[in-house]
Amino acid sequence: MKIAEVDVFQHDLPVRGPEQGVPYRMALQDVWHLDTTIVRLACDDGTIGYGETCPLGSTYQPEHARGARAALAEVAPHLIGLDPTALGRVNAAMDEALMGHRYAKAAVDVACWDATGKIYGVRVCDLLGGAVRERVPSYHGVLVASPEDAAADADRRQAEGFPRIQLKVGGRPVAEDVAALRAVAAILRPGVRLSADANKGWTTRDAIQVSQACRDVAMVLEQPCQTYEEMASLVGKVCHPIYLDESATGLAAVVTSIGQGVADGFGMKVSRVGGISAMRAVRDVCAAARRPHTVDDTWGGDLAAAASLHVGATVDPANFEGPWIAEPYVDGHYDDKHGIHLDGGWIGLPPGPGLGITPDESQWGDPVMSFR
Ligand code: 0XW
Ligand code: MG
Repeated sequence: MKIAEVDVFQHDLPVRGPEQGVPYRMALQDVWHLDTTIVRLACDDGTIGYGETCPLGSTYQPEHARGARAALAEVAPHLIGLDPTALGRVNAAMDEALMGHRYAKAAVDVACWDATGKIYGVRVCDLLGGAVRERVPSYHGVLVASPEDAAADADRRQAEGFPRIQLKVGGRPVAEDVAALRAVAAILRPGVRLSADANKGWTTRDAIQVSQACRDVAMVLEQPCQTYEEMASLVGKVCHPIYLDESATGLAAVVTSIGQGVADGFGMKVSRVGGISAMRAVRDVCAAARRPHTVDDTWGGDLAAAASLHVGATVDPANFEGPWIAEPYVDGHYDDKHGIHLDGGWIGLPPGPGLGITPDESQWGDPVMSFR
């Protein structure tokens, strides 16, 4: 089995906000339009594997859409002739061709997992040790908003069935964050968990002030500050567990933050750590250290969502904080029949082998790069 062709597609994902003319608002950025990259591996036996990477703009993390495609141009020629099921060798070949750029390499890694599942006739989750359940709980991100609007959105989403609420905070006076957190906490239903996600937007002063002001609110502080060092300095000064997200840049960062007693949990992105192969290792380290975590991605369509979902379905429910998917903000699906969609705050696994997604490639136009 060999990779015979690599095609790279570019696809625009205009953000379809909850209401017209409303961006995806976080502490440090308003997101109106995203640019995703899809990798298609064609094997010599006709098997096709797909992967996707969709940076959340150019300032959420040190990654951007055109950078992903530039990185793929570096590694793709070295994939031709490799066995897609030999994932260690594929990742080694990419690292030998290009240092770093995990977010780009992730699309190749995911495409290899997709192809491998199709070759063996099993789902990716089954290759990862098996799904512990066929439907997994997601979570809803309430965007930066007034206390009234935040509470109304959180209430509506809990009524839909979401078992976890992430409230976006930051980028404004901390008093407004405190008011919004208190408004959401006041309508939180029994058993529903709350994360205050500042997306790097708070200083250590802000994080300490908000945590102290909300000491009676059961929540976690997700990526409160910009740097790992800032968040490490919060230990012992805040009243809430600290979850790393943007700073959890790879397996080593996860291990270090656990070992140093900084991370109580994680918001994880499959592409940020390099794909499903790396996310599997993070899953297992978090299981051993009993650190709850999400399995998300920054954004993307059905392929990015499916990669998160397949890993998420294998996570012990006691350690799982959900796969967030961008579906509510994306027009349509790559696969109208088995596309990944939210159903009452939960997500069901698609039935097919590999990722279970059979995309309509015509949506993406012609490849922007092809390698044979
Ligand atoms: C909520 N997300 C998973 C979606 C956006 O990519 C941001 C991210 C987060 O938790 O920071
Ligand atoms: Mg986050």
